[in-house]
Amino acid sequence: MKVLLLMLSVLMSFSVWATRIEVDINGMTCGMCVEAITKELNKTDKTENVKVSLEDKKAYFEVKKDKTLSDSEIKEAVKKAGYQVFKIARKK
Ligand SMILES: [Cu+2]
Repeated sequence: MKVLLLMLSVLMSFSVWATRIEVDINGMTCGMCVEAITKELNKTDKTENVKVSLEDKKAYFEVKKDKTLSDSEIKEAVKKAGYQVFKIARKK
């Protein structure tokens, strides 16, 4: 029982620690846009589970546990791909 509780608390702390970020992006029109943005966000080496949705015009990802990623770093990565950040939302 104790072990179960311990495992549960470890799992919960993981989900609490990972900051989920949603970024609204202007100018995406096709799969190439999705690929370019995904690539640049991965290149920061601070993100994980990067998913870019053409339908939503959004990028979804998490920040690695031991890293911080500022808004300007996100904007810079998206800009490098050739697009503009419209809005950044951070969710715990
Ligand atoms: Cu495109």
